Amino acid sequence: MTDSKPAAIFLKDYQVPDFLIDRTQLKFELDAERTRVTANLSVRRNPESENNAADLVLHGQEMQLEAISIDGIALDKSRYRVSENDLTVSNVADVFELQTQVLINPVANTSLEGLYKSRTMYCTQCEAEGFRKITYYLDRPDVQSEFTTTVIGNKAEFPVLLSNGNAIDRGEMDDGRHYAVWHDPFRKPAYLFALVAGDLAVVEDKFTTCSGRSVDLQIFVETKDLDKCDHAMQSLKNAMRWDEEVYGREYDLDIYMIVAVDDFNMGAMENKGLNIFNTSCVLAKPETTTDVGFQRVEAVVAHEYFHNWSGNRVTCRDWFQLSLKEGFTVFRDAEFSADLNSRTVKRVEDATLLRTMQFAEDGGPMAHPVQPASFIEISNFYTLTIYEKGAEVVRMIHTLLGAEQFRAGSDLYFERHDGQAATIDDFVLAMEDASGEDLGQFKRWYSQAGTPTVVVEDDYNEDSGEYRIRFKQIQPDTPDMTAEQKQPLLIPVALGLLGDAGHLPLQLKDEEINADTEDNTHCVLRLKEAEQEFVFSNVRERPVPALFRGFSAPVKWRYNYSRDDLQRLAVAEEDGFSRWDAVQQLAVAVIDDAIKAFNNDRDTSVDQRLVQAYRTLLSDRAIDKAMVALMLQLPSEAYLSELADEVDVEAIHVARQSVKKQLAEALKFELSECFAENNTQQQYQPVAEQIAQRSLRNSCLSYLLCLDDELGISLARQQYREANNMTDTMAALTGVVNSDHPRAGELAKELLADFYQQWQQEALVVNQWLMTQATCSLPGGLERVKRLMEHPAFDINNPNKVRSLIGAFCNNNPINFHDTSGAGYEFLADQIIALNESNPQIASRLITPLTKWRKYNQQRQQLMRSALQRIESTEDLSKDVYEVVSKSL
Ligand code: B3K
Ligand code: ZN
Repeated sequence: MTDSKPAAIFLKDYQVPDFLIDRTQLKFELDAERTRVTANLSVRRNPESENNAADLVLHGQEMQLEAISIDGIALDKSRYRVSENDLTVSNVADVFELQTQVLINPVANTSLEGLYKSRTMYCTQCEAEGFRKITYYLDRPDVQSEFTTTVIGNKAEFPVLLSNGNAIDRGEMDDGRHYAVWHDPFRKPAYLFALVAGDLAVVEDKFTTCSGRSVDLQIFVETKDLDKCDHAMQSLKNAMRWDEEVYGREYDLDIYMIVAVDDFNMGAMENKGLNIFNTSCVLAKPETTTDVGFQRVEAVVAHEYFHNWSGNRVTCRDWFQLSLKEGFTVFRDAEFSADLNSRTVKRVEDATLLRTMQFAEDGGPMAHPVQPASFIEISNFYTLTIYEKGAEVVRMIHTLLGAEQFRAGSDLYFERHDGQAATIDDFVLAMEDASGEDLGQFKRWYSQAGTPTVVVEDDYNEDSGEYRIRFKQIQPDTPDMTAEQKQPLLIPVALGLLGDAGHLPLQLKDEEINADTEDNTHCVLRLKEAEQEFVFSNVRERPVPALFRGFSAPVKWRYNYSRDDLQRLAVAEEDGFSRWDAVQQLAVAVIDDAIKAFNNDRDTSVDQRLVQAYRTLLSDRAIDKAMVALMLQLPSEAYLSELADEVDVEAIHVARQSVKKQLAEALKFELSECFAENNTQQQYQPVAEQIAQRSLRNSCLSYLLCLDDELGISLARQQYREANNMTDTMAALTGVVNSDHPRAGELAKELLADFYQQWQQEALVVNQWLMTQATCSLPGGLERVKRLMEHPAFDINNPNKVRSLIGAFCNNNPINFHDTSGAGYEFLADQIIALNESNPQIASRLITPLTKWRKYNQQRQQLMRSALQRIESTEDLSKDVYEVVSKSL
C-alpha cells in the first residue's frame, strides 16, 4: 500500500456495471508457483449503463499478465494498461471476446483468498473479492455469468479435480497430467466460483428431491478423515428435506459436493454446487467431537445448503446488501436447528450471542447498520451485526407477518428475483406485497445502527381492572449517526401477563387483541412511537409482565422487576426464553451484590432466592433437563462486561467465582445427585435429549469443582478416564485445568499430557487442547500462551490454530488478557502486526478486544490505545487492519 489512506466506498454511489460477461471459460494449468489461468470472456456493454463509451476496467491483483487478445487478435500495448488493482482496456466494441492469460502463485498466497494451497490440496476462496486474485474480471456480484472451467493437473498429485456444476468431460494427457471440464448451467457472480484439486477420498450418498430427481451427494476429505463424514452427510440430507418442506425450495443441480479444508479463514463457503468447508465445520465423530461441535457441523452444513436459494439463485446486487443473503440464511438455519433439536435451547443460545457479542459490536467503534452505508474493506463486514442482528430483523418480519404470510413473502421473493442480483429493499417489498403489511417504518432496522433500549413502566388499578404498560424506546449514538438523527423503530413486543394462578387472559382496551394463543394469554404489541402506552382491561390482579418473550426484538429492556417477581417468572412463566431470562437476571443481580461487596472489601452471602431457584431446578425431575442445564449456567464474564458501563475485570471475575462457589456449597448434595443421575452410559448420539443430559451433568461438575474438598477433582478424574465421548472428556479436562484446588495443578498437567499424547494426530482435537489452556483463568495465562506458540501443535498460518490459541486467550480469558501490566495488549499487537502481512483478514478479526478500550478504566484505556497506535503506525498496513484500527482510535 502507498502513503495515501485507503478510501471508503458508499452505498449511495452504486452504479450498474458498464459491461456484462455472458459466458466465462476458464482453463487452469495447476502448478505450485506458476499456475496459468486462461480466461475467455464473452463481454458486452450493459444496455443499462449510461456510459456507452466506457473503457473496460477489470479487477485483478497479484498476477502477471502473459497475453491479452480481443476476438483472437493480440492487443497492442497502447490499448491496455495494467495497474496494481486493475486492467483497463480502451476503445472496445459493444460485443467482443476477451482472452487473457495470467500467472498466479498459489503457494505464496497466505491470505487464503483466491487460489491457494492448504496442506496437499489446492482450493479457492472467492467471497467477497478473491476472484480478482485468480484472473482479470468484473469481480462484483451484479455481474453474473455462465462458467465452464477446465482444470489440468498432475494426475498423481491431484487425482481429484473439481469445480462448480456438472463434470462434462475428463481425460488423460501424455505428460502425466489429466484434466476435467466442469460446466455450471446457472449464471453466477464470480464470488461463487470454486476450484479444488488434490488427493482426496470421498463419501457418497444420494438424495431424491420432492419432484423425484436424484442428486449425488459427495463429501471430499483427506483419507484419514473418512470416518468423520456421516454427521455432515445426514445434516445435508436433513437440510435438503427441510428446505423443501418449510420453504418449498428444491435443489437444482444433479450433484452437490462439499470439500473439507484445513486452512480456511472462516467456517465455510457456499460456492455453487461445490461448498468448501473448514474441517472444523464438517468433520465429526463422537470420539473427537463435542456436542457443540456436532451442532455446529449441522448448522453450518445447513446454512451453506440454504444459500443455494438465499444467496446463489437470488444473489446480492452489491456488498452493502450482504445481510440480504446472510441475515436471511442465518434465520433459516436457526429455524432448522430449532426444528431438529430443542427450540428453547437454540433461542437462548442465539439471544446470548446477540446480547454478549453483537450488542458489544453495536456499542463500539465498528458499529454499523445491518445495511452499512459505507466501508473500506468488505471483509471487515462479515460481522455479528450483518449475520446475527440481520437474522433477528428477518425474525421480526416473521413475527409481525406470521408464518403463513412470511412464507408467501419468501415465495414471492424467490419467484420475482430468481437469477437476479437483488437488494434488501426487494426482499422487504416482496414481504409487503405478499402480506399487505406496511413495513415502511420497520425498514429503519436496516439503516440505524446501535442497540435500542426499551424502558418499560406499568401500573395496575385494582378498581377499574386496568393494567397500563408504557414503553419508551431510546436510540443510542453510534459513530455514523447521533441518537437525535434516529427515528423510532417498529418493535414487536411479545408479551404475557403472569398472575398468581397462571397467565391472565389479555384484552386490550379499545381494540380487539390479536392474540396468538387459544386462551388469549399471548400477544405481540407493535411498539411504533418513541413513547407509547397500551392498556389492558379486565385484568383481575396485579400481574408480572413477561416481556419480549422468545427474545422478540434485539433490544435491551429495563423493567423494575423485584427479585420475587423474577423468582416467580423463573418457575411459572410459560415461554422458555423468558423463564431462562428471569433466572439470568436474578443471577446478574446476585453477582452485582458480590461485585459491590468486593469493591468495599467485605464478604457477602448469596441471595437465598437464587439458591432456592437453583435448588428447585436441580430437584424437580419434571423440569426439562435442557432448561435446567441452561439456567444453571451463570452469566458469562463477557456478558457481565457488556452490561457494565466501566468493566471492572477483577471484580467481575472474583465476584462471579465467589457466587459460583457459594452456590456449590449450598447445593452440594443436589449437585452431586444430579451429576450421578445423569451419567449417560448409552451409546453416544448427538441428539437433544442426550445433549441436555451431558450438559446438565457437566454443569454440575463445574460447580462441584469449586468446592474446597476433593469431590469435584475426583469426579473429574474418573469422568476423564471413563468417558466414551469428547464432550465429557473435555468437560472433565477443562474443569481440572481451571480449578484452583491445591491438588488440581498436578492432575491438570497429567491430563493435558495424556490428552495430547492420545490426540496429537487429530488437528481439530489438538485445537481444543490449545483452547482449553488459552482460556484457563488461573494466573500466568500469557506465559502459557507464549509457550504454546512454540509448541509443534501451533502454526500461525493456520487460522483455526490462531483462533484457538490467540483468539481464545484475548477474547475469553479476560482476567489474564487484561493484566494491568498491559502485556496481553502488547502480545496481541505483535500478533496482529505479524498477521497483517500474511493474512490480513485474520489479523483484522483479532483486533476486536482492543477496539473495546473505552469500556475500561483510565490505566487500561491508555495501554490498549497505545497497542492500537503501535499497530496503526506499522508500515504497509492492509486495508483490513487499517479500517478497524483507524475507526477504533
Ligand atoms: N458466505 C461465506 C462467508 C464469506 C466470508 C468472506 N470473507 C460463508 C457464509 O456465510 O455462509
Ligand atoms: Zn452465509
